[in-house]
Amino acid sequence: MPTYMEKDNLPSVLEKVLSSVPAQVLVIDDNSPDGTAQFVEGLMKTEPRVHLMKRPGKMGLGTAYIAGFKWGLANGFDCMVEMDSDLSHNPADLPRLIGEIEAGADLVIGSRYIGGTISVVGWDFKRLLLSKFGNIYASTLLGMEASDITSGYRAFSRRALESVDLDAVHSEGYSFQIEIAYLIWSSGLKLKEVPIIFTERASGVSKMSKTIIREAALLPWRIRFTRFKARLKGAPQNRAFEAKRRPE
Ligand SMILES: Nc1nc2c(ncn2[C@@H]2O[C@H](COP(=O)(O)OP(=O)(O)O)[C@@H](O)[C@H]2O)c(=O)[nH]1
Ligand SMILES: [Mg+2]
Repeated sequence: MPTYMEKDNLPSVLEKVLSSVPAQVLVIDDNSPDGTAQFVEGLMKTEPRVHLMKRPGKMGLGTAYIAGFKWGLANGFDCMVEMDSDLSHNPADLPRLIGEIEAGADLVIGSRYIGGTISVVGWDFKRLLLSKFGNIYASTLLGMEASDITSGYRAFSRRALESVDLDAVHSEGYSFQIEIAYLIWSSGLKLKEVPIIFTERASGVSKMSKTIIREAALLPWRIRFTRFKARLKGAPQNRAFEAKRRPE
């Protein structure tokens, strides 16, 4: 669970997560000036299922997740979940996401847009349009037929994270969600989408910025360019891309 300035949300989200599933939680905090890490350190005195990774400064969501996944792999976890710490992702959905991993999926995406619906509470039209357009834009350019490849509520199998070269993931910000989904999907692993309802945060502020949007807008083109170069060199074609696989 990545955090930047989430002191007001973290007590509630941690309590709900810990009571929803028999899981351990790693909080990755980027030296939030509001004392988010200090709250976690206090909780850790009585709650052995909570762990903290402190980084020296705000380094982006993508790099926080990479650090978290490496920690999870090194500590022997079979399933890892990423979720926002601002209560936009409902901890009550955790058993469904994890259940799909137990049933054999490698990446389970909590989707806001399954079957043409929009399950988002509290966004204005501009933010909704950005998210919907971003999804259509990225999935069309990459040939993926997933409904929500920018969603940040997901479960991964150990196999999925082992199959990806985590050191080669470029994205610092939210484009990480697109990049890692593409890498897992294109290596032929099993993708599954489950419906979720996303509720905009009640406390604190979003860290979405123009730089983050720009990075995400360029990512599909960077992937296409890398793929094109590989094709010129005669590398075997990406079988998932060729087959236009859909998530179930
Ligand atoms: N560690 C870390 N967490 C971040 C960073 N940027 C965002 N987050 C966390 O990532 C989650 C999603 O961010 P948020 O700003 O709510 O994005 P939004 O929901 O798309 O508006 C929240 O839990 C944030 O605290 C960052 O640079 N570092
Ligand atoms: Mg948020």
